[in-house]
Amino acid sequence: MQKGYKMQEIIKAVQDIAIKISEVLKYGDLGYATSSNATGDTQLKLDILSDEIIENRLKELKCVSSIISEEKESPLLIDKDGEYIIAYDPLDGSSLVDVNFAVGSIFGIYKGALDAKNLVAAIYTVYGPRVELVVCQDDVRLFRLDRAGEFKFIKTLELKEKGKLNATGGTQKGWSDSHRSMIKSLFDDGYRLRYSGAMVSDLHQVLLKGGGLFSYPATPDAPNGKLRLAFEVLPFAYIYEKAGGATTNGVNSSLLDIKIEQTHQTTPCYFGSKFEIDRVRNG
Ligand code: P6P
Repeated sequence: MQKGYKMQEIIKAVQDIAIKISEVLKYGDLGYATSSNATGDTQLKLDILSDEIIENRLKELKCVSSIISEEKESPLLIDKDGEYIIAYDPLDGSSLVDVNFAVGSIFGIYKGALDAKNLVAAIYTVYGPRVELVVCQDDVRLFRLDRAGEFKFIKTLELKEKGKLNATGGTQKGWSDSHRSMIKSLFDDGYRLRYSGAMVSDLHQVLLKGGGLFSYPATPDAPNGKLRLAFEVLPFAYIYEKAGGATTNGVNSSLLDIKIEQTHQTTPCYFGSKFEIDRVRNG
């Protein structure tokens, strides 16, 4: 009972965060800050403001031991008696805010040490024409913000055995021959290209449309991939596998097998329906 109550506190905090960030996106300053984050991305003022909104709200939770953010160099201690580490990307896809594309926030909730086997929930928000929230503990639930400022449950999300969408990340001239031919084989089978450059929105689309493949491989300009393990890749791997899909880094049978060695570690990543992940693994 206590555990459920604490998770409900975290979910409520993310709901409050989503409402606040969706507001600053509408009317905030789109300019760049003078700083960059731990992975060298130039920070938008909105990246920093979103991170502050999240930090301030999570600081209110006694159940959180520490927070890890894409926008913070190192973990921030919240409460030494807390049980949960929350690792998050405060504003994923923020480089698309200036063109008014959908962006979002991604949260991995770890009980105990920062390790995929300790993931007990994953949550993400999407700031688009509507504000949406996906909460995954055992199943994957979609919620939508209504006129009254409440998140209403819409439906449970599941991936089909095989989909139709192909979200192809990474600099194409840097793709390996095997990756290029795997991607081409899906297009030759009639898959549709769906890629915006915001991971959270692209993975939301594949999930809501029932399936397909999202890939961000290793390339010469990103030899360990670009997407961050602790607060982007593992939360979505947890969600996709709970939704009946599969994931891999091209070698492991699941992204959830990867050990977190550093806070801002990246990995090549593939998320999708089982048929497409089988295609990645077996060509
Ligand atoms: P590229 C956004 O900056 C991000 O971290 C992810 O949201 C997105 O999937 C990826 O980078 C896009 O990278 O190299 O395709 O522009």
